[in-house]
Amino acid sequence: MAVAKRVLRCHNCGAILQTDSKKLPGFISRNIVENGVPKIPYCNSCYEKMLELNGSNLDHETDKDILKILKDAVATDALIVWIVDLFSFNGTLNPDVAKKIKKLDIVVLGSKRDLFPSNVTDEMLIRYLDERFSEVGINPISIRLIGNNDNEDINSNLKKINEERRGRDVYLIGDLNSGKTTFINRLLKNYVNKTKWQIKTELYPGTASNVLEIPLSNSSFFYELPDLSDSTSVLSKVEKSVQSVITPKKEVNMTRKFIAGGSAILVGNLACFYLVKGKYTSVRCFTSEKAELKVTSIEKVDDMLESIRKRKNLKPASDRFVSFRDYDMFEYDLESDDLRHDIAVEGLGWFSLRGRGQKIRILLPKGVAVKECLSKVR
Ligand SMILES: Nc1nc2c(ncn2[C@@H]2O[C@H](COP(=O)(O)OP(=O)(O)O)[C@@H](O)[C@H]2O)c(=O)[nH]1
Ligand SMILES: [Mg+2]
Repeated sequence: MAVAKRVLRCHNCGAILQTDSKKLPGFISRNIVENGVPKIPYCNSCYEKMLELNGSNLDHETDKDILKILKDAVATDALIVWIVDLFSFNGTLNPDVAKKIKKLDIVVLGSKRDLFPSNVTDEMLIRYLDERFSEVGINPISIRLIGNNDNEDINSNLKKINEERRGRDVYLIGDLNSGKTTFINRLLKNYVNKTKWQIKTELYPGTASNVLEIPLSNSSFFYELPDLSDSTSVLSKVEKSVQSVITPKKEVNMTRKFIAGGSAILVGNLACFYLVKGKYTSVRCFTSEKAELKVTSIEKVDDMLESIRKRKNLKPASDRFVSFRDYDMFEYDLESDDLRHDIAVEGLGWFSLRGRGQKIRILLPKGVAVKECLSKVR
């Protein structure tokens, strides 16, 4: 009697996978097949198309008005306060803005400090911010952390900014939801206007953007600029209901998963961390408290993504990602340095693991920024 053998098909085109002829449909290189099972469930031709589709550059939209306003900041040698949401920030900074202002004095404020557990020290977070800013050529004159719950903070921050500005104007910049309005509202609680000017929101000359103007003296002002675009954040790609699932309201959640090569960790249908190659690895996943994670084998990922979209059986589940064309995939070969690395997805969270030469892939909504660097929490 003949022995039955399972026939495998390409998960994209459906062709029967075969290793014999490059000319025939479904060809897959022999080195991708291990014990009769392909490590990638696509034929070479589909896989190459996917790589091509996913090779497009990130679209960092920069509001022209913001660059125009910052031109004045440069001309007047103003102080820049750049506020960064410590959770959503994945280490990528808007390159146009960074280029424009890098010669100015820049104060970095890391907001939402209260979302991190107390065993995460200020030093860790400050070092992380410092490293990311220096990558785009910015050497901040100071980096401070702010959170929701300490009133002390704001007064000392105000005092410091007042010293740092040395009589100059101050321009506050940051992404949507980074905490600009919250910061200003707290600042205004202790504000006394001793100048001849009023606080006002006005169209900035030569632009179509409103700028909040708070007089600091008769000849200097604090300007709040419009939100920097968040077009590279997961938040900009998903429905409102999904945004509320991925935005932490409480302490950032750390889930530890111990996985072998060939396994993958899904965060709803918004991200998937594939351990393509490598020994058993402990992966720390940092997400909002409402996000749910699931470990599966790499071959099952596509089916799971579809099932999560249809059945909403793992949160966050978005209706917007229907096929692999709606996702990007990136690959990293980690060093064997035994140091802790993060692979961070803007707006969603990050995966943290020790570098032991693993091959990692990460799947995420198309156009979302991802970055690998030494860990935020070391
Ligand atoms: N936990 C926490 N939430 C904050 C903090 N600062 C702002 N938020 C929240 O983050 C969201 C966006 O803040 P907002 O000030 O409107 O950001 P903006 O878009 O930069 O003006 C709001 O829901 C705020 O309540 C903070 O320090 N800690
Ligand atoms: Mg605001």
